[in-house]
Amino acid sequence: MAQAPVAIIMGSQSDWATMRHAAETLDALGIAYDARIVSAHRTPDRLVAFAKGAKAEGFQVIIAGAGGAAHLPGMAASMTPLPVFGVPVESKALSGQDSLLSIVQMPAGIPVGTLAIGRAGAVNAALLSAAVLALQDPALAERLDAWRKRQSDSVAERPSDEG
Ligand code: RP5
Repeated sequence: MAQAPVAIIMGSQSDWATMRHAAETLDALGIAYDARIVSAHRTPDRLVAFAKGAKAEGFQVIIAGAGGAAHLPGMAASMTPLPVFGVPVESKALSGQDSLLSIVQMPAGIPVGTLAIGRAGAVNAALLSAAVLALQDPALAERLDAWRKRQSDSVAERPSDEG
């Protein structure tokens, strides 16, 4: 089986409710992925092994979701040359603002492309990953164009009382 180009990692099983939206978007675009639980706090050795080996494993992009003190995307980015897109998971205590600031405020030198809190961020992380991969994959570029056209076509001209 061909190596999946996208790794979706998340800090906890509880993040899957958010991160599955990235997975579903990749499914819709025909992009293979491998989803794994990798916690910066609870499984630091797993994080090091994953991040240091991700490029050699054949991944091209990493989507990393975490909540609260969300070190996962930044720590992963520090150990891989691959692009890392961070998804702040909505936390109970601070509605994901803690997650957002933990992920977005990287000091200069190690970038994490940070998306919106929650589902929107997960979907957009998948779409950004698709855009990166499409640079080298014309068939995927066509699927991405078609996905965006379907989205445009689905927007009604006028609001409806039904919707
Ligand atoms: C973070 O802590 C995870 O990314 C998750 O968003 C948050 C809460 O984890 P659980 O206590 O639900 O496992 O590490």
